[in-house]
Amino acid sequence: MSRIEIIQNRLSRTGIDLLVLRDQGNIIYAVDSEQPVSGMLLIPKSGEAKLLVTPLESVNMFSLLDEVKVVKLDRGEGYLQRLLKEKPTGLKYVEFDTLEMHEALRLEKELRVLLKTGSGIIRDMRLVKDSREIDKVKRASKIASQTVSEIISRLSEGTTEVNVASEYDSQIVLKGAFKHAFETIVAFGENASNPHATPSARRLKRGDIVLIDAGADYLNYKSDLTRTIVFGERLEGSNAAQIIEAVEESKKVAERRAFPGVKTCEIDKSACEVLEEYGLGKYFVHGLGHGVGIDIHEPPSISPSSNEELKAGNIITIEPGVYIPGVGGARVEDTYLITESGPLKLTHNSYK
Ligand SMILES: [Mn+2]
Repeated sequence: MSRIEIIQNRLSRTGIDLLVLRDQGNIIYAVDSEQPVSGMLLIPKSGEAKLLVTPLESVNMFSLLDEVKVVKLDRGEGYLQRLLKEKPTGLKYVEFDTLEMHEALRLEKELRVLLKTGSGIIRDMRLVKDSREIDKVKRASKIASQTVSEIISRLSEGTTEVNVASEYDSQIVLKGAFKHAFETIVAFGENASNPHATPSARRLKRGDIVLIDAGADYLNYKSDLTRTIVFGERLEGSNAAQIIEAVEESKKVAERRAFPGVKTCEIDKSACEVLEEYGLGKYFVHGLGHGVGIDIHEPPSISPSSNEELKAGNIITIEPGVYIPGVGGARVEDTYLITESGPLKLTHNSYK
């Protein structure tokens, strides 16, 4: 059964006459595409699904999709305008994945239907990955981790953050990725204290912390990993060595808890407790992890406020970090498939 057919079965069961997708990740998932696809996808509970695309995008898409009718907008025509023409008849209840309030108010009047936005149907399906999706994340993970390992082994004194980041970005494309999964982060020394550092012209010195947070996009599926090392010798007992050790230990403890049925907030808490024992709890300023798939950040969230339970088939990151303003920071991150027998690390590292 195709994805569209699976979705249509769900629509029939839940009494939804039409599902409208605007989020690019949801569209890619529904049409099961290995190419980038965007536009507005109309999935009726039965009959033909239609992808509305702008004239600009249509060139690439006609050939890609067998199961979906591609409808080209007229120049200057809006998606919602065209939706009114292309909708099936007899609609009573329509769900959107995302819709602006002002659009919702207007559409409800024009369509004379009951309308809901924030539909969770596709979100729920995307939470549990099938074997083809897992294979793509594995490949994206392999490309990213191999490249990061190679780059770390070739680091040389005097190189810049921006040099290292651009080397990573070009290497992954040569290994078969479309591109990076997000802006590659390379931070040396004190710059590692910014969790979202942008690569700069800062030069590498001996004894610097080197933090690399990088991912790859392979056929629309992403990977995410972070490595923190000390360039040159890692002095036992130095500040940098201590915070890296604390972060690595908190990650290990969290990994041991990452089983199906465990609440994700509990996993976050287990990592926090380790950092607190080291007196570093106050420097852990973000959630422990996130789902990865078509989007680099997708459900489930692994954070103190998350009430979700892990399920077999989830793909998540575990990424504790410590950021000491003006001094430095450390984050260690891997991407995992959650299986019945626990987490399977997809981003292997072949170095220490
Ligand atoms: Mn991440």
